[in-house]
Parts: sequence; C-alpha cells; structure tokens
Amino acid sequence: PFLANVVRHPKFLAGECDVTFIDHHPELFRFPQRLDRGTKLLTYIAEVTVNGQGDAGPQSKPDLPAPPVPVYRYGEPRPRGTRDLLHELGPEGLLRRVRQDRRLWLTDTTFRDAHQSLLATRVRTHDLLAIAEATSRIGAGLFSMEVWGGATFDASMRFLHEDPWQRLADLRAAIPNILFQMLLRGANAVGYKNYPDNVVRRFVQLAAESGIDVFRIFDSLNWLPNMQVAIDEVRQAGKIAEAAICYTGDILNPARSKYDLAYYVRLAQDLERAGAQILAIKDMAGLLRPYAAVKLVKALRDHVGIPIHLHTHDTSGNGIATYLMAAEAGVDVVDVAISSMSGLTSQPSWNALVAALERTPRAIPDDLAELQRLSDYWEVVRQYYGRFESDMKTSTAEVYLHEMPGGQYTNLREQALALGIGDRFDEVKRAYQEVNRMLGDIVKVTPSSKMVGDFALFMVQNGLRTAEEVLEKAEALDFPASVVDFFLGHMGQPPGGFPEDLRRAVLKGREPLAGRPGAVLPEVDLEAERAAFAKRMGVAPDDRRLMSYVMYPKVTEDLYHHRARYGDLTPLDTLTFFYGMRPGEEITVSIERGKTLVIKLLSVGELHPDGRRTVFFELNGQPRDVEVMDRS
Ligand code: 3PY
Ligand code: ZN
Repeated sequence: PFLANVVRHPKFLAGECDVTFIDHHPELFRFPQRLDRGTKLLTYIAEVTVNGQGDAGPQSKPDLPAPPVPVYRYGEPRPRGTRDLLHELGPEGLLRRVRQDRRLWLTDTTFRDAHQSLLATRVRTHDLLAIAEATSRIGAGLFSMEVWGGATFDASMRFLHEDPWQRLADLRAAIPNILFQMLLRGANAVGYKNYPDNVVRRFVQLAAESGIDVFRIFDSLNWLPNMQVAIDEVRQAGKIAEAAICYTGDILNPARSKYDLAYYVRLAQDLERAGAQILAIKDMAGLLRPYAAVKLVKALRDHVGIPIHLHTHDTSGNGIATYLMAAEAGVDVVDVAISSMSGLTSQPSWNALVAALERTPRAIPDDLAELQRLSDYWEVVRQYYGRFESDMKTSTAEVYLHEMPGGQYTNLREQALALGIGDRFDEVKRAYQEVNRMLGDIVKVTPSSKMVGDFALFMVQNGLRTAEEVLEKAEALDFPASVVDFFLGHMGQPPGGFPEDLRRAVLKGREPLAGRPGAVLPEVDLEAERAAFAKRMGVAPDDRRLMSYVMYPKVTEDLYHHRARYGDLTPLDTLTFFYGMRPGEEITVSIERGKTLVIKLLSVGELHPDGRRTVFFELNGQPRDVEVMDRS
C-alpha cells in the first residue's frame, strides 16, 4: 500500500518525476518497517533480557523443569462431553439431564477464576493451550469449564499483551466437547463501570459466536435491572443464561438480617422469572458456611425449578465442607479447580471433591489418577508465575470478618503498598469492614468491592476511623472517584437504598441517578468508534477488537502497538516471556504448524555511549543481533 501511494501520486502519474521527487516528497518513501516474526520475537526477548518484563526490572530466570503434558495418540477418539449433549438435546434437554442425574456435576475454574484469585490473573494462553487437549479428555465429564471473562479480559491485554478473543478462539478449537462458561458482570460486562445497553448486547453476541455456551451473569449490588439486558441477549443468542445471586453476610446469623434466607429466595425467584436457566449462588468471598449452604440450597430447591450452581472460594478452608453439605441438599453443579491450583483464595479442589464423593450416591465419574496428571502439569506451571503469588500460606477464617472477595485481598494489599501504607494493612482491613457498615452493608464484588477498597484506603490515608469522622470532615474531603460514582447511582441501586447523610456529604449537591444507568447512557456509535480507531491506528478493527477498544481504549491501543513491534507472543514459553534468556541458553518456539524457530542467546553486549546494548543471537543457526535501549 505504501508503494501504491508513490505510484498514485499526481506527479508520478503525470510523468513529472525527476530526481528531486524523492527529496520533495520524503513522506511517500517512509515505509514502515515490516519486520518478520523472527526479528520481532528476538526484539522482545532482547528487551526483556535487558530490561525485565512489566515494571519489575530485570530478574534472574528461575531454573524450572518443563511441565509434564499427557500425550495422546493421533486420532484417538475424544470422549463426548456436555457440549456434544447440548448439540444433541438443546439447552432445555441438557439442563433437564443435569437436574435429573444423581451425580454431582462440576465446573472447572482453573482457566479463569483459579488463576485470577491465586496468580493475579496472569496465566498465559500458552500454558492453557498446552494442557487443553488433556483437559478435554480427562475433564470430559465436567459440566463446564470457566475459561473467560471476569478480570481475564483486561488483564490478558494489559499485562500479557494477549488478545482475549484469540484466546477464546484457540481454546474453543482445542476443546470442542465441553461447555465453555464465562463470568459476565451484568451491565458492567467485563469492565468496571456500567456500559450502554448496545455495548452489552453486542458483547454478548460476539462472545456467544466465539464459543461461550454458559454466561454467568451477576450484578455487584444484586440489582436485577442491571442483569436483565444481558440475560435477554444470552437467551436471544440461544445460549444458556446462568444468573447469579451474590452471597454475602450469614443467613444463620439473625444480626445480619438484611441478607436473610427470604432475601435470597426472593432474588432467586425474580431471576428465574427474568429468564435465568440456571441459578448461580456466587459466593465470591467464601462466606457461605457449610450449615448455611444446606439451608440455602434446600430453600432454593423448594422455590425455583432451574438447576442450582454453587460457586465458592476456599479462603477459610471450609470449601469442601460447604460443597458436601450443598450436595446433600441437592445442589446440581459446583465450581472446583484442579488440586494444584485450588484452595486458599481459589476454588476448592476438584480432586479432593471427587475423592470425597466416591462410592456415594452423588459420585462424580472422574478418574482420580487421571486428574492427578492435570494437577502435576499445573504444579509445575504455577511455579512459572511464582512472582504473582501472595504470601498467604494457610486458609484463614478472618475472611468471615472482612468479607473481601477472593481476588481482592492481594490486589488491595498491592494498592496499599503502592500508597506507602503497606505496613498498615491491618488497619485497611478494619477500614474495609467499617466502610461496609457505613454504606449500609452492601454486596462486595467487582466493581462494588473495588469501591469499598478504595474507600478503605482513603480512610486510612486520611486518618479517618468512623462514619462520624467522615461525616464531620466531609466538606473538606475529596472522595475517591469510585465512591462518588457509587453514590451517584452509576453502579445501580443497593438493596435498602443509600445511607442518605453520607450520600449528601459525598455528592456535595450533585444530582444522583435514580434509575438504571444503562437506560440513560447514550448508545455508543460503534461505527464511529471503528472509524476513530482506524484513523489512529491505521487499521480498522473487526467487531471483536472493536468491543475491546470500546471498553478499554487505551489498553487496546497499547496492545496494537505492542503487536506491531513484537508480534504475537503466545508461542513463546512463559519463563522466557517473563525473564528473557540467559547467555548460552537455547529455546525453540513453534510459531505455526511445522514452523519452528531455534533461538540461542549468545551474549548481551557492553553498554554503548547512547545507552543501547547489542544483544547477540543465533536464529536457526544464523547470527542475528538486536539493539535495545538499556532503561536501567
Ligand atoms: C470478577 O468479576 O472478576 C470476579 O471474579 C468476581 O467475583
Ligand atoms: Zn469467584
């Protein structure tokens, strides 16, 4: 196309080009460097080797083995799974089967919530794809795999320079037999704020077309109007709408009467009437105690006809007990993670639950020895992400006090560290409780949990300890944006409404919204956004990338720039992705079927006066060098 600009130039067409043409029109001859994939990859490796990945600075590469991947004979038939059943029976038939079977069904969250909760959402597509085939065989008895949504959408772009749509397409191709499930934050889609309805609708359509079968839809305040658009659109797309009640408080404690059994039953009935085909109990913090689970599941069983799907986090260590009690009470599906990626702030162990129910009426027909092979894989892979682990070593019942969702604990700790109050984290946790009380006891899950966290940090930073102190000083306080948004009604309406005195203090005269934000937010003009992107980036995005751009403009642009410079890094192994290479080390990168690059790092050169270093490689036996700026 660039040469085409030259030959289309009026002077060129008129034959008026002389030797000064190039001097007068240098812009026509500035061709973008079209680097081949090998060079892009070497540039990335050189960058990371010299400067480190992300903002961590260069770090020495851990010496870890390759993970053991179960190998299958070519053409070995793949066991049928729930996705085959869906095609055969349709959604209603499949869900009837799930209700009727005595066995307990499972959803494996290893590809989404488990690493979101344990490893800061950092697991790369490379490592998911490597175990995809084995999971599709060993896990063929699963109800579903949760593989997408939640924080993985933006984190994969932001931190891993990956395209989440590509991840979904690749996984779908590798695992054709098991239902794929995603976590959708209702009107917040996969973002942190309410989007206009047309964005939510288009996003659902595209996710459905890209291979999501089951959409778990929740609202961070349990506000049904914020979930309705997504439920309708999922039904419209012929997929399965799983609507969630987010569980908070303690139904066994009469002092927490705001969220009592009647509250959850009512909400569940409303969700069923709204079109939910599965009811999720989303226990995002792991607060549903075993005996509360019996009571809740029994009551829901009595009042709704659709299958019940329970999600918890094992933070307290009570997770398996909760599942066993729920199984006794008739729950249909529960969420687990492969054992080496389970426990703590993640889901309870798949392997342990299978063992617990063997030879009982609700036995799960999975093979423990085979599951162990998946676990062995993840045990090694998890170590590649060691730098994202929290320092939590045991489960802790403290979660019943602060009620922080599984994924938030380590994030909030990071935020506190960044603000220089990392050593006052105990105060932050107490403030989190106090803020929840001040707000009238709200559901805390993305994005409401983030707002409570922001408010808690703000309290500690400003030396505020109680609601009274906040009210007293409100005039002079500049509240965090998320807190203002919440009080403006931009996240929706909390059960029981807002605490009015605090609302007045925070809003300082601004007018809050009473209705549904999606109903008043102007539609996004998707074609105008596409044109805007094309103008800035020189390429028009397809519908999927357009959605990424609409929800995360800056992050998506950065991803495009990164791609242009370094190419698709999915084929690169994870240790090299995070740590670069050591001198003398050789790696192979399979960039497409039948095309493998052998890369050897020979040495990293001395610092040049201009701050650059030359990094010397061999690429498939040929010497190659790359210059990078040393940013240390
Ligand atoms: C998310 O929204 O990402 C969650 O996992 C909420 O629990
Ligand atoms: Zn969760």
